[in-house]
Amino acid sequence: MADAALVDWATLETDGLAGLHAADDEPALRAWNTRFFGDKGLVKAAMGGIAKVPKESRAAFGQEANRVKVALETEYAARLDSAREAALVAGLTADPLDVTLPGRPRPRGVLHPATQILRQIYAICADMGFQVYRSREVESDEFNFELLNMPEHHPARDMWDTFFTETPGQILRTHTSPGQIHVMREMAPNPVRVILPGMCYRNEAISTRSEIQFLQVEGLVIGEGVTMADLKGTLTAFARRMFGPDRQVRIRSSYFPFTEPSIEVDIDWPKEDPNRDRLTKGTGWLEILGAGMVHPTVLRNGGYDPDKVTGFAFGMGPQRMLMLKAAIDDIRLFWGNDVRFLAQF
Ligand code: FA5
Repeated sequence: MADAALVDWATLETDGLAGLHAADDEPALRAWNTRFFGDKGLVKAAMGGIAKVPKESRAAFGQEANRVKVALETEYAARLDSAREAALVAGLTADPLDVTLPGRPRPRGVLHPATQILRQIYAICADMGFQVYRSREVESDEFNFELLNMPEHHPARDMWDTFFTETPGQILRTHTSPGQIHVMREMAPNPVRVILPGMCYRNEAISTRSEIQFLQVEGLVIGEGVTMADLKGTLTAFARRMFGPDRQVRIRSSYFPFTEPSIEVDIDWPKEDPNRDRLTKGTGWLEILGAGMVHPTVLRNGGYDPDKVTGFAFGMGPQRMLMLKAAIDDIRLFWGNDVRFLAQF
């Protein structure tokens, strides 16, 4: 095929097909394609021969040219497909993969039980018109104690065994109550209805009911004419939604320096649970929160006039609540990171 213009189409076709059948992998086929269909390829050169064809034969020349081009292109595409498939099969044979084996199931993750109970609390509180407010975990002594009516050396500070930081006056908050002051100072003199969730830290003995790091959700409501009856109503409605109508709620009088009067709320532990005595110290009740009417001094520290507004506050333990709901007998399971425990929720 020195002079392609002189080659007739039938010879080009025979040569082309022979070349295609000799090429047995993709690179060889691509090289063939360049040789026949490239810019300087044989097909193009053969088409150039049309100038030398007598006018009356040109239509027949064109038809023959098209037939051969289509035949070669079709065969090229088919050979390319089978070369690719052969390469794939060769690869799989070299590195066998049993596609009939069942796949390995990927376990589906779940939200941590602490996150789940927090979300339930948010949902119930949102229905009652509370907004969620975030507050810091490293607090000043001033916010954690002083502004909550516990000046230095106040004996009530002993209720919260404190972790100190290396910076004087900076501590890990022992409860979410300092958030009350942050909210008040931001909101005064407007009414408030918020919850403040977050982690708290206490340097105390770890037991089945107490951790050194645990969650609390603080609640704070301030406005004109807010009363103890509103507090009791709110907490009872909350407990009914959280634990169901069959659980009993017990309200006891208590003491916190930042509320007056102060109460604590207990829920009865299911009678059929054999761990009941151990977990409730024989009482049958588990404390889930502390609460009360915001002390006038605290209202004043927050920027409110206690002669004009009143308020109530509560601080609850979400983990203790989930312990009750799901009969979990050891609070240490929460941060123990045992997937067998976590996956049950
Ligand atoms: C307080 O911390 C008060 N700040 C609560 C409060 C807020 C009272 C607003 C009045 C007004 P107490 O120490 O009782 O109170 O803790 C409140 C709740 O947090 C407890 O009922 C309990 O559910 C949970 N809690 C307390 N300590 C731990 C702990 N070590 N581990 C797990 N949960 C705890």
